[in-house]
Amino acid sequence: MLLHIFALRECFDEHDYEGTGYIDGYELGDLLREAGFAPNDHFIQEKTEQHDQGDLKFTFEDVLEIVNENRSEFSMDNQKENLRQAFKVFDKDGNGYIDREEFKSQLQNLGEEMTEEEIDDLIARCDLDGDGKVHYEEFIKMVEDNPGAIHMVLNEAEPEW
Ligand SMILES: [Ca+2]
Ligand SMILES: [Ca+2]
Repeated sequence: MLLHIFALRECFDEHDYEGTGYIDGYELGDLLREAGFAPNDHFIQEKTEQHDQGDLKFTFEDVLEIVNENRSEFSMDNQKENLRQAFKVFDKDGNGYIDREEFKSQLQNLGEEMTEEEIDDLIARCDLDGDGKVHYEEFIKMVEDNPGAIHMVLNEAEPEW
């Protein structure tokens, strides 16, 4: 958790490059994701609305408070569980790995328009042992290395959070 706070501070300062002491509401989601958290759009919208006092500015303390209040959701265990759910969504036939067809159809479900080459490329990047399939560990690794991917797969797997 402490490491996350450091990451959060760093990302906050990057967003607040002018040193004003606050970020704009629309930056909250990106900030949390860059700091290694995995909130979905619904969560961000809720927090933004709760926080809205007209100006929609978040100080670092505001962001920290949101993180602290949602410790359980932000914990790695919970994130792992969410990722496990997401993996299940991709692994449609439940045989423990994602093959090319499953990858392709799920990306289409998520509204990701990708060419055949892009899909091949994505699989190649995930497929660390080169057997042409994406196993759970490979999936986790891919998602952890790509904050944007966490966001994408978790939004689908955990619509209510
Ligand atoms: Ca499968
Ligand atoms: Ca593999």
